[in-house]
Amino acid sequence: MKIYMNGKLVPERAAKVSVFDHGLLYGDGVFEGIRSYDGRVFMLDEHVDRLFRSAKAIDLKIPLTPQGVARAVVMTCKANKTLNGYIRLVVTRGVGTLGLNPYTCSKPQIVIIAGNIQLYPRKLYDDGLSIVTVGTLRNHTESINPQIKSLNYLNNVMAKIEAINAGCMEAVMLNQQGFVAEATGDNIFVVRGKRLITPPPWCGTLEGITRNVVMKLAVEDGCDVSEQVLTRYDLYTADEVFLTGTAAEVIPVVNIDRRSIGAGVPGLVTRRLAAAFRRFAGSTGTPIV
Ligand code: PXG
Repeated sequence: MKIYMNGKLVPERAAKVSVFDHGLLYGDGVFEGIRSYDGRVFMLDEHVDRLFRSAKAIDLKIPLTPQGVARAVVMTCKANKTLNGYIRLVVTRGVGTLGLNPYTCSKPQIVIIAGNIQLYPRKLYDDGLSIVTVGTLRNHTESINPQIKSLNYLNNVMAKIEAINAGCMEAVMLNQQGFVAEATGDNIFVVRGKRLITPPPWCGTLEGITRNVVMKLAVEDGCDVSEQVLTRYDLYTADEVFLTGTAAEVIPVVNIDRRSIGAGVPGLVTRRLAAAFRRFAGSTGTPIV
């Protein structure tokens, strides 16, 4: 595999970062996870935009233009023939001294890995996922704002540990007001009749790119879509619940905290949206040429 590092494609074994990189020492950096489908990079401009917003929010200057980053992603996919794959785009603060001060870091490091993705088993898309709400709360918006896809994912890692220890593959995280925020790597939606509801970003929700695509597809399909505050009550009493994310796409949830959701099987609205999403993902994107 060839890895993009600061303008060059290097062999995997040569793709190394320093132990003095503040990305390692402090989780000081930002990232994106992107998919390619059928030789096209899905929602590339949206991911690059969000990367630049994340970087801006932590006062990290990416030493490329957004167009330059997009070109680098396509070039890395091309070099690795990543036609149906997963692209990890990482920008770290770079090498600095021991000590928090980011101004000791002279040069941000840009890394792009074009590889494969670990997907949920197919069976879970047919049968639905069981998830749990966990005690680890989503970061406060004035702490590390969940809009920032930073290299510090400990909040989500700890929630994931709780879910796995409870026998589930995914966790629902609440915010400090007890409102539903999101899953550890996915957004959450509730369906009531033809109404689709997802929490607004101020609840501690990353504005997921899959989330936004699904909201648009749902409107086109005649659903009423809104951002609203949700509580566990709304999850337990929903007709359907599903998660969205770059890795998961659209995955039905049939059980939360060992309670059956709706009829306990993937619902019609979720299945229609999952199919619409797959059609859309297969029909758009930046060509890898
Ligand atoms: N919430 C959080 C906290 C995320 O990290 C999403 C929602 C969904 O956003 P997108 O834009 O993907 O629809 C994410 C995305 C991984 C991985 O390797 C994680 C994400 C995406 C891709 C891969 O764990 N998180």
